Amino acid sequence: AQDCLVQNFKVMENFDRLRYAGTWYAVAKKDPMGIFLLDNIVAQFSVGEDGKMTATAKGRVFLFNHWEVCANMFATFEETDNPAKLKMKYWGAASYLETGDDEHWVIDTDYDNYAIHFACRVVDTDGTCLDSYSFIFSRDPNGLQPEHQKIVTQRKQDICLLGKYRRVPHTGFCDS
Ligand code: DAO
Repeated sequence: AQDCLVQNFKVMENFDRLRYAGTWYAVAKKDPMGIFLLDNIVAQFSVGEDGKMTATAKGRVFLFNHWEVCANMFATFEETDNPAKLKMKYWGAASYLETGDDEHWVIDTDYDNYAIHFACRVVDTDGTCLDSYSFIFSRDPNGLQPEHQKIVTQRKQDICLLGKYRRVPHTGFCDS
């Protein structure tokens, strides 16, 4: 049986930042409370000469509930004792965009096709997650192959978020 305790969630073993680097298209997302990134979400991860991972990300957002813009975001990552559990600081290219401090857990990835990201913002008193978000990333903006989708569905279940995702369209809104 599943306890849904965040501390028991399995993450990617021997996570390799270098192989994770490059472009990932969010093809599905489980939103946190106070959703920020809506769609056209593309993240680009890099590893510096110092070995530290950084990222830039783009996505369509609504500002003040009606002003639709493409957000350019930046993130830096700090390691923890588990290589797949990173701490992420993020901010926007423009001052009116969101800033924050989140977890960045890589639940599973084959590096070449799919990745399952997870961040719990608030752990409930019983150890389950009260406010989380999660990206399903694909190397291909058109989505995942059925054999990878199968693995992703299993992982969504493993982190107790099956059925909580929405599809993330890529319409070219943030291209150019
Ligand atoms: O979209 O509702 C939300 C929460 C996401 C906030 C983080 C966005 C900026 C950093 C993206 C880096 C790659 C995951």
